[in-house]
Amino acid sequence: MLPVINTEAQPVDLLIVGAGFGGLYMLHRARQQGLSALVIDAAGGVGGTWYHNRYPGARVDIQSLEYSFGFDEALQQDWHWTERYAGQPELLRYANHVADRFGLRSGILLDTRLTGAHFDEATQGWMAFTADGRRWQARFLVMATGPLSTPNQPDFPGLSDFKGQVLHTAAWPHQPVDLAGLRVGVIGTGSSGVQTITTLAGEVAQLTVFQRTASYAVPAHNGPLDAALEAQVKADYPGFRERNRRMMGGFGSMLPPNRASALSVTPEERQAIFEERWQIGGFGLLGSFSDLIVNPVANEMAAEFVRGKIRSIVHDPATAAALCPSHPIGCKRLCVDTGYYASFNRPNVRLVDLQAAPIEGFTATGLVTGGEAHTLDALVLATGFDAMTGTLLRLDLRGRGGLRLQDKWEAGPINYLGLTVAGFPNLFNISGPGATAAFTNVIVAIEHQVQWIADTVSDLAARGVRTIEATPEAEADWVAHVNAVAARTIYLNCNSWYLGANIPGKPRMFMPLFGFPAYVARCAEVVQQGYAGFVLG
Ligand code: N01
Repeated sequence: MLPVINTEAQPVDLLIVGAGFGGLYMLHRARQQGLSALVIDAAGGVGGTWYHNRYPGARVDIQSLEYSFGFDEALQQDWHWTERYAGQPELLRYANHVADRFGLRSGILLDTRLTGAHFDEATQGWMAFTADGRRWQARFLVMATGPLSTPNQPDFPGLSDFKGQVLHTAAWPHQPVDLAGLRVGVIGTGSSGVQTITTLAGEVAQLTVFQRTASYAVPAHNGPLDAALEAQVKADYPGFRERNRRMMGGFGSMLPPNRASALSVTPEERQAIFEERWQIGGFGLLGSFSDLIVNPVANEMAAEFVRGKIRSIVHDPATAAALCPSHPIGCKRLCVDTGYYASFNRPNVRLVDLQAAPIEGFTATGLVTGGEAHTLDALVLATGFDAMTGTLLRLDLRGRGGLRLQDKWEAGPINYLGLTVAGFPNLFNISGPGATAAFTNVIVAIEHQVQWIADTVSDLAARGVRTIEATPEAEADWVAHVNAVAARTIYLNCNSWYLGANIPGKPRMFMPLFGFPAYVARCAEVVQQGYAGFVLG
């Protein structure tokens, strides 16, 4: 039986929503600083993303030596990853290990769904409500709900007519799902789809992939973790973490240094450098030249390199052509794969190009595209997430004067520093819009934001300050800054979830900030300037 830590009479300093990596570390850090804190999560276990995303082949796309907590030397020395890129079960074990190792479970209430939270002028704090009818009072509300936590369930007319099994990658059942020997369809070819397709291709009788937009995928070259590399990193893990924190995305310090411009070398040199990165594997391809994400000409060279790989891997020219993306590479998040394109050489795998043959409807036994009926036993929706805002906007969050977040964000998720929202005092958002999480090794991004929040809360308490609230002016400047950074890149040139473009009717606003080190510097500067852009009450 968990102790009920909080009552209306005994407010906690921090009510943290979400028991993923953000919520776990927020709880630990708050306790280390002598703050009282409680985590609530609707899920039945800790781990957030890695609790819910149990689809076949779910695996991290940043090397595990990097995608792991660096705040505790003993933790990073003791933990051993078995693979270069850990799979979902191992990542979930890691989250549980962190919860146990730091004694966090006594501060976590699972199966407890937040329905809303209102800022209370009388107490200058938050009153939160959970689905079980309980109320929770807190000085600060920390939303660690994750940027990719509300699955996107497109409104496919007639889907309910289909009598086979329908699964969503982001809400995969906890019981084993046996698709062996079945005819399976997958809609969606982003990171989740690419991993699901690659894994199912070798298991099911027939796999039909319904692709609306082709994806760029680079090889992970996954395998058992190299013991020599592990020893080398562990010999100076703090130094390794520090070098990664200075990288644009908070990872990748092991890669060869970037070259300045893809246009400054001969075609042969360029090809050799792309090839070197392809052989190393992972996101590093995009960092081979510093101008790939800012110069469309340089970007097209990298894009064409990958298209060349697709054409060399996929035997059927028509399938290869349909698998070649036309948008700039990196504009939608790059996929890191373990044999995705080669899956289409298997006789049991077929690609259906929804651009040429759109979905026309569903029947009891499958779906129809471009006049052709596809008979299926099961359908997997790998259709992604209502990213960054979906979870927050499904809650009844109300700031000063009853201001609803839905109204505040009607035209898009305006915010300050990716951490706060004007009109919502003492509310902090981890990995939210306006922050760098989407472009960063998310654990590195989480560690930075958690430390900033905990330090700020402690600092305000020491100063006798009760509330911190962004000003509308600071918020407007910040949103303009995030968009100005994006405008210098190729990120506005496709329909990505970064822009909210994957959800019909969602306001189109570029949400994540690119450039982790500059973001860290700005957050520190704000504090040094006496919390510039905030009103302290
Ligand atoms: O979602 P996505 P995801 N009809 O939005 C298609 C992280 N992640 O879950 O591109 C037909 O990328 C949609 O088509 P289109 C990572 O940050 C990480 O795959 O909109 N198709 C697209 O192909 C990633 O970026 C890992 O035209 C429809 C797909 O569904 C983020 O999560 C693993 C459709 C959705 O792709 C999201 O990835 C998994 C419709 N109505 C996820 N609606 C790793 O660490 C959508 N689609 C490896």
